[in-house]
Amino acid sequence: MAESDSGARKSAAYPYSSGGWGSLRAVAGVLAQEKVPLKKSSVLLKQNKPDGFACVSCSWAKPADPHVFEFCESGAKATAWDLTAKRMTPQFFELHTVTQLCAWHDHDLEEAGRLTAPLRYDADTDKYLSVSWEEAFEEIGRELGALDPKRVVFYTSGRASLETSYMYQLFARMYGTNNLPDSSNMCHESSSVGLKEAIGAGVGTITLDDFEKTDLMFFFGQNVGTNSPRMLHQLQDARKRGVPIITFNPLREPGLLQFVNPQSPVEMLTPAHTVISTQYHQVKTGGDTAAILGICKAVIHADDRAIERGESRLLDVDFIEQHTAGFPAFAEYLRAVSWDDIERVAGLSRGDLEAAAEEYMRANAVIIHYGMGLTQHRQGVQNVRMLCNLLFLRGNIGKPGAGPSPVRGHSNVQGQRTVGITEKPELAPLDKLASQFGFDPPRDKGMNVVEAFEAMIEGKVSAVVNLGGNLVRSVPDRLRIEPAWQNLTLSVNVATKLNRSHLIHGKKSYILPCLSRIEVDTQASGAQAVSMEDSTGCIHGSRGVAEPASADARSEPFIIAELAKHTLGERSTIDWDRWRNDYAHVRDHIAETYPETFHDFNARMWTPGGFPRALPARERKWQTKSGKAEFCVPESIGEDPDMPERDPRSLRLMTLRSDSQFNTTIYKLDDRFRGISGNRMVILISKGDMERHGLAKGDHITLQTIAEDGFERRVAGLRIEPYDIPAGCIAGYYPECNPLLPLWHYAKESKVPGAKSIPVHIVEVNGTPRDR
Ligand SMILES: Nc1nc2c(c(=O)[nH]1)N[C@H]1C(S)=C(S)[C@@H](COP(=O)(O)OP(=O)(O)OC[C@H]3O[C@@H](n4cnc5c(=O)[nH]c(N)nc54)[C@H](O)[C@@H]3O)O[C@H]1N2
Ligand SMILES: Nc1nc2c(c(=O)[nH]1)N[C@H]1C(S)=C(S)[C@@H](COP(=O)(O)OP(=O)(O)OC[C@H]3O[C@@H](n4cnc5c(=O)[nH]c(N)nc54)[C@H](O)[C@@H]3O)O[C@H]1N2
Ligand SMILES: [Mo]
Repeated sequence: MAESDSGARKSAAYPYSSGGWGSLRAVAGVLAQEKVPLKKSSVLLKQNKPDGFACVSCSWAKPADPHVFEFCESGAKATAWDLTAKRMTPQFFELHTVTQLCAWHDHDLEEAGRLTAPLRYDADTDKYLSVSWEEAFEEIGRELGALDPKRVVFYTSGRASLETSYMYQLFARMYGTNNLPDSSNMCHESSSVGLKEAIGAGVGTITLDDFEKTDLMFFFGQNVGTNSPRMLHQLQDARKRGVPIITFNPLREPGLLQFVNPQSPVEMLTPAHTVISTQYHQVKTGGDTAAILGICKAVIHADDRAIERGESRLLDVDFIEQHTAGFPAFAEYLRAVSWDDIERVAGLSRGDLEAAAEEYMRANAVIIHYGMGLTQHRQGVQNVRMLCNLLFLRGNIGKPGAGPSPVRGHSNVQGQRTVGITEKPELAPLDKLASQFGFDPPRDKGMNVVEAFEAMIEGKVSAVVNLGGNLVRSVPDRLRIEPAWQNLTLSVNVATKLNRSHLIHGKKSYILPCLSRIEVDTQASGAQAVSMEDSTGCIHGSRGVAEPASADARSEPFIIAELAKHTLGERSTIDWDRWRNDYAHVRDHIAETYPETFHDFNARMWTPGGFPRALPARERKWQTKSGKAEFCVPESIGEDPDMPERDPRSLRLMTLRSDSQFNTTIYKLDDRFRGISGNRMVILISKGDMERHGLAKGDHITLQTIAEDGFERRVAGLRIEPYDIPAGCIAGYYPECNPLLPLWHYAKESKVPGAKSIPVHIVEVNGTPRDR
């Protein structure tokens, strides 16, 4: 399993490495596809620069001294997608009924261009027709005013700025609800819950500096080349220092194997590339708890031996004594758990896990990066707790070069929580908001994404306000939730582009076109800037540079201020106009609510590299129940309770992203890294499983979810692609496979849907039913 350990090595050019010419070609392709004029493509030079805009793609950190091209293939595509010369004007909507548009492919809906003017659904003609902003705000305000706030849901996709998000949560709470679900409910909520329990803060503790001080990095279930490619810069620098990287991932992901840096002329001109992963362990899907326990068991075993022999200890005994709770029980568990069980569930040998443990014990400072491969499981929270256990054994937190690194998705998803987007009242500073703004915030728990859709199916939700997002595509059980969504009294969509959730609309429905943050945002007081928090907890300013897509689009803060004004009227003490005219006032209020992190916000927002949020765990201060970092004894070794392990026909489906998509936004039907083109309806499966199931490359299958709740969940027309993936595990694309994911198949503590572990059967091959 181990790769060559040398930092850079020469070999035949590998067609699917991350970065390199392939990626430049891919960027040029998207710029051309979107007809982005050359002048506009120079906008890319301002991407992730201290005086420019924060990329609208992923949330990876923005360095203080950026590269000339501080963007990646994904970010450039996301930028081109927003800068597109194509427009969806009211005239377009006059020509097409909603029923007609429903027949369009999701890709084509967004590809048709930017929304230019506010629209209201007209039932008589079945069309979205132009409406004035004033009329739209008045009508929505009146509609919301007539509804029970507890039946209204305010969703946020993770892109909106800190300013917008702070205004949005205040609006919802003044209106009377904590129903503030966000994209993190389907994403890193397992981290928010698990890290909070373990270290007293629901976020990672590392910053970019730590990359320079680390001795070893792990990657669990995160696909850096596709989903956070700018991070490859730091990884490559670390590899050049000889820092090993150990990856746990069921798929052999080309983007985790090797990297070609488009900014290094030498690497671009010669077929040299850097090996990313020095050990690559193809853990079985859902086998991470077992794998991590195996590493921990090997460490404890080595430490027990060191005690016997009077050698120096392998555990950080001082850290464990001073800073942690629960170690004895965890150590007992490790001594008792059997290697057979670990090997069976992880799908890895004892030798593999001991090899990882050896490397771990040699390193003084270790970072663990992880992503959806860990969080989107029934055991997602437990997986995160196990990572913390592993770090605690050798004091790998709160010291340079060490700590947990949940690699976040959307560009401001972490920041939104920091400024109050949460359905959990205990996570929002409600007393502070009450005194600051003179109102009585609701104290009851609101609904997260899964709960909102459970309630919607039961007819208990009347309206949804969507600040971005495409929920009918991104949530589980699409076929069950679409009819419920259509029964809504009202759906309001603040969006840049048309998507399926606007077409499967409520009885009354509005589309409110907003500026992208790449664009210049001018308000009464002049040009505005906004801010975000990146994955490493650093907060940055962002200023748009491109010309707005339409003179009739409005900024998100503007739209939220107007919605709040028209809905709340006299009930609100906030001077929304003042906030809308100058976002610096919003920042002053954020600073007042959260002084530890945001003091002098307006002055500090342009700090190169961002300013760090307040984070006690970085200083080894633990805001947990016990006041210590908490070890956790696992409830089980990690089996998915919904997975019929002993049924030889069952397969475990993970749903993934390609480099040509951003979540539900599909740029192209290709997956350059995995070597798939022109089709996303594919299933990656091992050759052994193909044989076992009598399948050939190119066969088309129908998958059905294994569940006994009376619903038949099927997806047909999936093409078989042989791939290097463990037996019993298969992979398909998100969102195409979402009809297979049951709404109740989620991590119990965080309610993150188990999108990486859906139990399925093959029920048809090339149109012929299979016996089951
Ligand atoms: N280009 C691009 N960039 C994006 C996005 C995008 O759609 N496109 N989306 C953004 C968002 S919102 C997010 S949350 C992030 C997501 O970024 P990631 O966290 O990387 O998420 P995924 O692409 O879903 O895939 C996760 C990886 O986990 C592996 N995996 C699956 N199951 C398991 C398992 O049981 N164990 C282990 N160890 N690994 C497993 C898969 O093989 C895959 O490599 O990316 C963000 N960046
Ligand atoms: N099966 C499966 N399901 C999953 C996942 C998975 O891995 N597998 N991943 C989950 C994850 S990690 C996430 S984060 C969710 C994402 O779920 P969502 O938040 O619902 O989806 P997105 O695709 O990010 O939202 C895209 C839409 O946002 C709008 N938009 C884009 N930019 C802007 C902007 O600047 N402002 C506004 N107001 N709107 C904008 C556009 O109209 C676009 O169509 O999906 C989840 N669902
Ligand atoms: Mo995400």
